[in-house]
Amino acid sequence: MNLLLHKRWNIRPDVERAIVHQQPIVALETAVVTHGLPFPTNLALAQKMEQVILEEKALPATIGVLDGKVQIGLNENQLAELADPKTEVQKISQRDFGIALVSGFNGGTTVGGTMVAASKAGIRIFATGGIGGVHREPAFDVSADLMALNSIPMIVVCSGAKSILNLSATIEVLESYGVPVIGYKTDEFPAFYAAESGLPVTTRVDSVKMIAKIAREQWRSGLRNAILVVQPPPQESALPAAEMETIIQAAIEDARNKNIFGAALTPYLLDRINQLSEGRSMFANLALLENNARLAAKISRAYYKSRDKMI
Ligand code: PSU
Ligand code: MN
Repeated sequence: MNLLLHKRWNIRPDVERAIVHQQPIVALETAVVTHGLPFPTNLALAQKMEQVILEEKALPATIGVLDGKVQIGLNENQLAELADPKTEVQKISQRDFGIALVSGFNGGTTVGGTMVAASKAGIRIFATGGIGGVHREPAFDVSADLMALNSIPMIVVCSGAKSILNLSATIEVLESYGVPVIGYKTDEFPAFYAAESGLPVTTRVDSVKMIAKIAREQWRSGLRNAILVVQPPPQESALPAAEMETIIQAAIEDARNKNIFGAALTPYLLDRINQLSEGRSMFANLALLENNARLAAKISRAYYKSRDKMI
C-alpha cells in the first residue's frame, strides 16, 4: 500500500492505515518547531500536541522534511532531529518543495506547506497556532498560507492570525478567497496572543458536529477552499491586546531597522516579541497550540463519524 507513489514522499504506516480506513487524523506543522520556538520548548510542544490528539482518540500526523524526503507522520526520532538546534533546517512553504527535495534539505513545513503535504495524503483536518497573512509592512508581503487556504479543502484550526499582521486586510483576503472563518464559541476573530481584535468572524458555531457538516456541504458544493476554524487562546494565557500592540510595534520597528524581510520576517518578529514580553507571548503561544490540537481532534472525530463521508 502506498498512497503517495513517490520515493521522496514517505508516510508513517499507522497514518496510512488511518487514512485508508477513514479514521480521525490531525495534521501538524513543523515550521513552528524549526523556526517558531526555541529548543527544547519546540520539541516538548510538538510532543504535547501529539499527546493531546491521541488523548482525544485521533491520530496525529506531524509533517516535515528530512534529507530531502517529505515525512507524513514523523516518528519520535525524526521529530527530535528536526527540533534539534544542531540540525540545519529550512522553512518550507509551497515554493520550496522542489528545491528542498532535490537538494536533500531538512525543514519545517509552514501552514501552506503542511496543507499541501497533508492534502496529497488525503488528510482533511489540521491544527496550528496562527496562520500567516497580510503583513503590516513591507507592502505586498502576503503569506503563502493564504494561497493554500484558497485552494486546498481542509479544516484548519487556529487562533486567528498573529497581531503582527494587518488583521483586517488578512480577513478581506480570506473573504476574496472564499474561505469561511468559523468562530468556535466566539463572535470575534482572535488576535493570537489576545482574544479580541474587534473584527467579526463569518459565523459563530458552538458544536464540532456543525463544523464538520459545514465543511462537508462546502466541499460537496464543488468548492475546494479551506474552512478556517478560530478560537481564542485559553483565558489564563491570553495577553491584553493594548499591551501587545506596543510590543508588536517595537518589534516591527526593529525588523525595519535591521532590514529583515521575506521568509525571515515572521520568525524574527515572534522571537523579538517573546523577548520584549519576557516570555509571556511564548506561554500564550504554547497554550493555544495545545488547545487547538484538542479542538482539531474533536472536529476530526465528528467529521469521520458521519456515515456519508466524502472526498
Ligand atoms: N504561527 C506561529 N508560529 C509560527 C508560525 C505561525 O505562532 O512559527 C509559522 C507558520 O508555520 C506559518 C508561518 O505558516 O509562520 C508563516 O510565515 P510567513 O509569514 O513567512 O508566510
Ligand atoms: Mn512573507
